[in-house]
Amino acid sequence: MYSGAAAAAGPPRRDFISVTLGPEEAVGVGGYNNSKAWRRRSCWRKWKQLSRLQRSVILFLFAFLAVCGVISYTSMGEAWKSITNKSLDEQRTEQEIPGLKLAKPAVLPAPQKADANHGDYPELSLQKPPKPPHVRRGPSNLQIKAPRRDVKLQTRHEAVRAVEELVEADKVEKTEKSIISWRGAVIEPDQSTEPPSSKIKEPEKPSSVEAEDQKEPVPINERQLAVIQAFRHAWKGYKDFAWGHDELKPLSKSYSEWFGLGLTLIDALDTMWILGLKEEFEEARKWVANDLVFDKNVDVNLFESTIRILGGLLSTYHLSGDSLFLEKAKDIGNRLMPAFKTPSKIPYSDVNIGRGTAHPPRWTSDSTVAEVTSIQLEFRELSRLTGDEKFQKAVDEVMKHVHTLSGKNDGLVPMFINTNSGQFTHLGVYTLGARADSYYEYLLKQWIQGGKKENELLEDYMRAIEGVKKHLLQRSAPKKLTFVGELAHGHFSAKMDHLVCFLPGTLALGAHNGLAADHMKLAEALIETCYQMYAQVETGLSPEIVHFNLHAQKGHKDVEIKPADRHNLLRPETVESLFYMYRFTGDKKYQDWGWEILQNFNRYTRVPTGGYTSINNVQNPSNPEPRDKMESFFLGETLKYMFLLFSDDIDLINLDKYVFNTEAHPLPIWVPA
Ligand code: DMJ
Repeated sequence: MYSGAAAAAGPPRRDFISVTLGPEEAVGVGGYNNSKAWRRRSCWRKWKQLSRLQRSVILFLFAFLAVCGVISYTSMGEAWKSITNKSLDEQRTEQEIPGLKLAKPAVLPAPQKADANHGDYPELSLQKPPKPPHVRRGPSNLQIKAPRRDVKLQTRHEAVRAVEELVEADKVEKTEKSIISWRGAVIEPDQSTEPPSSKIKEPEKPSSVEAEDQKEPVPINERQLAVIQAFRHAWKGYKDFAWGHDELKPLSKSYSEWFGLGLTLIDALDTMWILGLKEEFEEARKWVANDLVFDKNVDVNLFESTIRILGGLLSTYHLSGDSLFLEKAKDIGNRLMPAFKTPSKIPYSDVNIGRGTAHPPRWTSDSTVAEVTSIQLEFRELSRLTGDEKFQKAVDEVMKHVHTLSGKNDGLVPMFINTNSGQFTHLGVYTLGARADSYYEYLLKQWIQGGKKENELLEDYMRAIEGVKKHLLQRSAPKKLTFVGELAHGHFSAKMDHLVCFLPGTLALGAHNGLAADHMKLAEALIETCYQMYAQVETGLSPEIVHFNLHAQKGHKDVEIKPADRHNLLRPETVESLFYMYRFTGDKKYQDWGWEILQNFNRYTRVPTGGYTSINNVQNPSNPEPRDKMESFFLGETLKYMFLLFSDDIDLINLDKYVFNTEAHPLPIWVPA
């Protein structure tokens, strides 16, 4: 402190701390002297003049200030470091993307994504549910762990419930609001059109099981919601008028019986599980537990009851982990075994599941080739689950036998096989449609199911596809659509069943599993054709069979339809293939095509009082002539594949872990990729 007054008053009192700098000391005699030596000397003199107490106090003060300085330096350092790092990051970004300067972090909350809520559609993203408990699937000797997806499917139920609440609220609002669509057009709620598909999130492949575990459940989108609504509507009809019976007759509000085993209900079980319809599932489960009885004097078709009932029960067991379904599967599996007691071991077509007897159809001792070679996935799985080899042995023997048979044409098989001789009959006719179709499908799928080790199956599959290319592929006019025709005694026919539309999906599945890349090219061409079988028809729905024009004719499209073939049975094959194509390519046009098909089912086959119906005339939009029957595969397959097609979640029935049987029931791959 500078104090001229204190200096004038004589030496300071000792008990004060005072540093007095007189003017003569600040300015040297003879002028300004600021040399270092002079300053050092002068300071030292002053220091010496201080009392001991003053010196101690000054020293203490210096020490105190030094400590404070160190402390504040440390805390400032941290803040400084982060500031320095941030600016380094910013600098780096600028170097990596020249010219791009990142905006400063927003202070306001980030705006909602455009697709978080499509106009007047409900908000569909859901809160992350609590982690569900691990669901054990069946007994411990099953070897295959419950797939991670199953755990997630549990949460889907909660997701659907939340979506439903939103939809309910949305419905009320929509009714009050004179029904304005998100596009601004006035529409009926049922005919609501699609959201822009480009906004739907791309799937993200989990890199590991752990990653999958941590993955957020993928929210259900509008198109999936439309499938849920369609399923509910179909289920309402079944429940109101056909509960516990095989098929709904939605117009006459009654039912038809085929085997008397609640076919629609069983076929639909795993669809309900996948769609997250918990209440419906529980209700159906109760029926299975209390009312499904196989001890009945009834003839059932071996193939149909295997793919729909045995397949449906097995897949539901895998998805739900509920042993009730495995018990029922064992029961029906055992009851079907008498079919294999034939001289050739090629099974009969029909079995009486109450009496334990089997027989061929009344008019022949032949069985259909597709039927005896498309029961393998289910029986093999039953053996694996029960540890009882007899099921697998019986069906493997059929495949081994067919592998060695003569009468094939470059891998293409005839349609019939005799249960006495074990030989093909009606030689010379080759198709990928009815009676042969799923033979080809199951060659590939058994090979996948068994971990890609059974080479004979693969050989037969590869040879058959070469046979298809050589004998059955043609191009139509005018659009040059690649299609699969038929060969009868050397004559090519440009006829293609809708059933053949399973083929693009199967080819794509093979390519996904490492088979020839040109299979994928063929799949792409064929799925386009299958789509055109819908798009070129007045109702936008495919007939059962089409004939392709081979030569361009004025006013003619590629697709011709004969009066006897104009019906549509709500079949799944095209939607099934669209699902595979979308899964493997990510090309959204496949989803868009499926969406068109769903809308046309809603337009022409939906019965207002509940259910959907097959129709007789796909060429007459003003009267498609309802047939009054809802096939069980509409719920078992068509709507399931629709739901999966519209999903962007590759883990919703992951195709590296599951293989679908020919009725769309997913069964585990024994050695998943
Ligand atoms: C279903 O039962 C199965 O998909 C079978 O393989 C063929 N027929 C129907 C569906 O069209």
